[in-house]
Amino acid sequence: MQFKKKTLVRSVIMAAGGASLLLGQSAVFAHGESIRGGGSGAINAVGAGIVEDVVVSLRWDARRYELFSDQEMVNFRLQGEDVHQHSKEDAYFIQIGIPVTEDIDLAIMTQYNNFKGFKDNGDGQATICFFDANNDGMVDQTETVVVRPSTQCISETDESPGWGDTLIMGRYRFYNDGRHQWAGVLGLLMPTGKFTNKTDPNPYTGEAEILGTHNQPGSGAFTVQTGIAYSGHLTDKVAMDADWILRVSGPGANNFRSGNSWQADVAFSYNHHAMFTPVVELNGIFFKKDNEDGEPKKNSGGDVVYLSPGINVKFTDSIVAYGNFSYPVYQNLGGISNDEKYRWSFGISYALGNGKAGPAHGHD
Ligand SMILES: [Ca+2]
Repeated sequence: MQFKKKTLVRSVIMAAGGASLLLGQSAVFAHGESIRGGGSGAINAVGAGIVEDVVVSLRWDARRYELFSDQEMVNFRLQGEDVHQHSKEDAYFIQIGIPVTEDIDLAIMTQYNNFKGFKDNGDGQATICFFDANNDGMVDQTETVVVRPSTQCISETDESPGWGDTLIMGRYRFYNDGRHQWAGVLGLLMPTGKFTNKTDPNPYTGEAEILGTHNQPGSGAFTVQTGIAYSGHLTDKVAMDADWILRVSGPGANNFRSGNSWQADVAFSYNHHAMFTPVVELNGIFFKKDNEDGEPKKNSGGDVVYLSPGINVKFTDSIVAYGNFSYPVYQNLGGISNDEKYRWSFGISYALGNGKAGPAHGHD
């Protein structure tokens, strides 16, 4: 991006404590749901079918967001709202499923994330541009009024790529009558991800600022997730997978703590022994507000329910590919937040040792 006046931004030194700088921030769900099914039944829902052989899976999740215009970003700043946004998230997952006993399996999953197309009206570069009335390259406590309500002041960053956090998750199937299976789920998301990405360099100072934790590939936090999962048959042809999972986040990088959340998924698949299996799911995710420095962030949290049609393709018993598309049929986000437009996923699972790549549904 370019500034018209070079003198605006000689330095990113900012006076701490300027009242106008202490604002709420918007957020999108950069670190959302992170455990997923994928196999002959559900694509998103976590079922209770325990893997029978080591299963290696690759998956791509893409999410796209509505964006505020640069003028809307300026207007938010005039209202005292610090808003940042990005347009795209792509996450690439590698997962290994390991059978431990007949009724217990373990999944280890890591991910590479890339968030793209950032705009910010409240980072140092934008703040100096908006507020620096005397053009000395810093904003001091007397400079509390926007003097330059220009879209040129919106700061842009191309991308924030890097490895994300790593999940270890176990399932214990405590009920299996041949038609219905129930499992308990317990997982720990560990802070293996990067959280030191920076903004694009300020074009005049060459300096970059660290991005907010919500826009980093990793969270810096330990997160526990626990819940219950179901797989079974409604009829001989129609299988159902479902989960209900609670996620509790610990403190992360830069005094940021993601809001706790719970997800609920239900998936119906038809004729899952055939080569092509249509799947339709409802996926709900319900977020409490994020916290920063112990304070809840007003422009965060919210509820989204997606309708997700998809298809599984079974090439052999041990190789299953899948794809789906998720549309948010209900979206109620807290404060100023970017609505999600849609998301999609593609994946492939490969079972070693001639095993089954997908979960068993109890009557095999
Ligand atoms: Ca100044």
